[in-house]
Amino acid sequence: MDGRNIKKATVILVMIVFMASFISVVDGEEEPNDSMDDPNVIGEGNTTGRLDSGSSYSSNDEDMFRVNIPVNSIVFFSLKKTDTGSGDIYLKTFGSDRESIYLSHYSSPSVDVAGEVTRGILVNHGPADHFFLIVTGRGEYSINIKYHDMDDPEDAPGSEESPMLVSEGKKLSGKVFKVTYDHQDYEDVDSFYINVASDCTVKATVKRTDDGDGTIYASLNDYSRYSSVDIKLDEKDESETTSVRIYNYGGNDESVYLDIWGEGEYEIIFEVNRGLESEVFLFSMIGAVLCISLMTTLLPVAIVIVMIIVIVKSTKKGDKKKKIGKRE
Ligand SMILES: [Ca+2]
Ligand SMILES: [Ca+2]
Ligand SMILES: [Ca+2]
Repeated sequence: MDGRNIKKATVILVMIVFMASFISVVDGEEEPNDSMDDPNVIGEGNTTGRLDSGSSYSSNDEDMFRVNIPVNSIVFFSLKKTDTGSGDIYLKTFGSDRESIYLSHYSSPSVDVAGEVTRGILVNHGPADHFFLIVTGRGEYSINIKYHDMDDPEDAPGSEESPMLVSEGKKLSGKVFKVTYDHQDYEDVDSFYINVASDCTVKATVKRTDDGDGTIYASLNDYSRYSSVDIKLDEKDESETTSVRIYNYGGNDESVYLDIWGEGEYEIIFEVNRGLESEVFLFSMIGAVLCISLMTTLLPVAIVIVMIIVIVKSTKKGDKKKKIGKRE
């Protein structure tokens, strides 16, 4: 390598180092970012920021971050206070429609001690989207974003969304799973429901179709949910059935919910038995018991009555014969 090449290499190296330092600056927020029209767009990874000091209690600075949401994904997000000052830092979430959204926060929506973290999970069953993280208060912070693919975009929505309406006799398949990141668990729950408008028995059968190590749980309920575990499946091809009796006095639609959680793949089917076999059986049994008890009570009485009649009749016959004998 001659002197000119060494010079060239040195210049390139200096440029790389300079660019690298510039990139690390870009990892932090970039003012102005005070409105949803002018946010910092961030994706997976860490972003650092600072709320420029205003009064001793608060800051006029607001930092808005637009977070991209991939198609069918789970987004774990967190905000950590990184300075040792006394300022509180608040985190708010807004949807792509710029309306406030509540995403179950792991801890409080504000942090006031160095190292304290507030966390949340956003679940997206649809196409790619975005949401806003809005940071206010006073102090320095870092935001962390982590994406996870939704394992089963095709099956039922989770407990936070509306359950899926299914029709009687139709076989459906799905999968439930768990994801853990940074002290937060996302537990997939698949919720199905069926509507019935008359007295009936709703029967749900769940069959496990994968040979993984997890366990699949399910519960069937007409009004409350997660009240009990009706079904527990550990092995492939294992299947269990549970049923719930519906007394539909009003004749309006009653919903019966099937919730499935745990880990594994499954198939489900709903069956509805509208016959009143159980009632018919019950009433027949009551009738039979009444007949038997009546018969056992009345039979001796009937025998006594018959005996009395026979005795009375034979006594009368004897009297007649006596009278005839006297005349002769
Ligand atoms: Ca700022
Ligand atoms: Ca700002
Ligand atoms: Ca699922």
